[in-house]
Amino acid sequence: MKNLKGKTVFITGASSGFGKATAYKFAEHGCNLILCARRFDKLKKIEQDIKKKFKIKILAFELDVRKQKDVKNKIAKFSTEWKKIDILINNAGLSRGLNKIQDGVLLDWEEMIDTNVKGLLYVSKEIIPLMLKNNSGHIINIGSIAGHEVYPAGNVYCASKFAVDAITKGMRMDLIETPIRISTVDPGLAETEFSLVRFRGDKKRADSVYKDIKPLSAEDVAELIEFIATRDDHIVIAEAIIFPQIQASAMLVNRNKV
Ligand code: NDP
Ligand code: 8X3
Repeated sequence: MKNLKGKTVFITGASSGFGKATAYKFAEHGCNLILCARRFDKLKKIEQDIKKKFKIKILAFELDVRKQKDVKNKIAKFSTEWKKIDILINNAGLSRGLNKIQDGVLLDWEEMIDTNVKGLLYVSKEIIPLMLKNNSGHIINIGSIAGHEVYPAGNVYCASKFAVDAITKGMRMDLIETPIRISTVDPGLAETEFSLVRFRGDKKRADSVYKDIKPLSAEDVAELIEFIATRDDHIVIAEAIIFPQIQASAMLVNRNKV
């Protein structure tokens, strides 16, 4: 098992959900953290709380991964110390709406593609050269079961996660001659702010997604990310699908059992 103490982990979308839980998980290992998201107030609170609990360094900054120039400029300004990134968790992502394709909202499509696909690429484009320079690194992309199976009205969100799956596989092929490892974690139903964001703050609708079932928690997913990151250097967990027990596929969820 790999000892992660003193390693630097860059997590996108760390203000909530999987990103936040993963930040705490790596802090337990004594990793130093680079955390970004758009809601800097939330990020700042997380930074302060983690610093109270663990003796690690944190670089937290506001970033919208859709803004390519900001991604490039902000990462370019990292000090030499912070440019030695051992693990990148490409987690920032969202879903907007659950509409049939004929009722699709153009801005929702663009937001999902810009965040889940282009944002992931923009960040990776800046970090991969740093990892190549260091001759080491591990990129863990957060995909989804939606990147393996399309479901009704999932259309563009699913397409964005199929793209993450393709990019992950492409990264692994293109970097095969380097020591950089590429993994993807692909969760099913997990209770985070995901549905609240998908349904634009409609809490009743968001809560109904998890009603009468025991979904995954953000911590469950963070534990899987931790497992993948702590494998020895010669091991790559290439892809890991994680479901709650009541789920068998994107569409098959047993809602009769709590
Ligand atoms: P949350 O909504 O709880 O967290 C999403 C995180 O992404 C937030 O920190 C948010 O921060 C950040 N984010 C969104 N857009 C941007 C942006 N443009 N720039 C920077 N950060 C951004 O949801 P989850 O934790 O569930 O989602 C994390 C990832 O997991 C996503 O990629 C999602 O698609 C995926 N996923 C989720 C599943 C689920 O059921 N929950 C299942 C499978 C995959 P902020 O708003 O502050 O910018
Ligand atoms: C999130 C899981 O099934 O809502 O990626 O698309 S799902």
